[in-house]
Amino acid sequence: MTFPVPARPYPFPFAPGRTALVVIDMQRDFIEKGGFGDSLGNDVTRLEAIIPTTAKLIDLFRRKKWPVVHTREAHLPDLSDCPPSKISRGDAPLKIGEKGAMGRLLVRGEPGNQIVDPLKPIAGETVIDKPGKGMFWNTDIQSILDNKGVTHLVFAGVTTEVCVQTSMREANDRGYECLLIEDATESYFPEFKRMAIEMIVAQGGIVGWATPFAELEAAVTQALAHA
Ligand code: C5J
Repeated sequence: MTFPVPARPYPFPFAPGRTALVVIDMQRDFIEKGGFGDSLGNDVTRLEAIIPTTAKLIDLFRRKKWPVVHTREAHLPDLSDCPPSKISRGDAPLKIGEKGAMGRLLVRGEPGNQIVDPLKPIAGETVIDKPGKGMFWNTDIQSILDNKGVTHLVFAGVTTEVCVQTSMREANDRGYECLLIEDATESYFPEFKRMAIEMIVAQGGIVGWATPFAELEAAVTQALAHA
């Protein structure tokens, strides 16, 4: 059974029980001062604005007992899963693995690598440490989703045009139906967010669908009022 969620480019067929929420990289390293995003010279305050909407989205999935997956961009402490090209890229004062204000940048277990407090995973939710921008490369996510019978994915998180879009493209290529929640994703560059969403929904939804959280919430409420 599916029900329609108003979305671009046309209503998204939401499949209750077969849909997981994927919250990409809402970690301190990207959202707070002193982390990786800040070290690259970005205005990180833009990203914290989506925390309240993302929290409501997570709450909706928790109330319905639908699966929630959190990802973190995270490397092993010895950086053996981080290509040298990724470490050396750019002219930032601090590189991946070096010590910043919240510990070593983008390294598993460091304070900066943790998901921000208001969106902390709870027991039973999946947390994936991914060494790449996409969530499938070098992770167990495919088998985890297969075991849960997931065929549809709702996406949130940061940044829209980097890890969110890469993960959504990877998922789309693997046959998942993908919906991006527009006001639960953000970029350091507003025009990149806008264009990433346009790229996703163009050509009849070549990568997937996009809609604001209120549309999803209203459609769920209407379709499953008594569930
Ligand atoms: C970036 C991400 N922007 N989570 N990572 O490097 O989008």
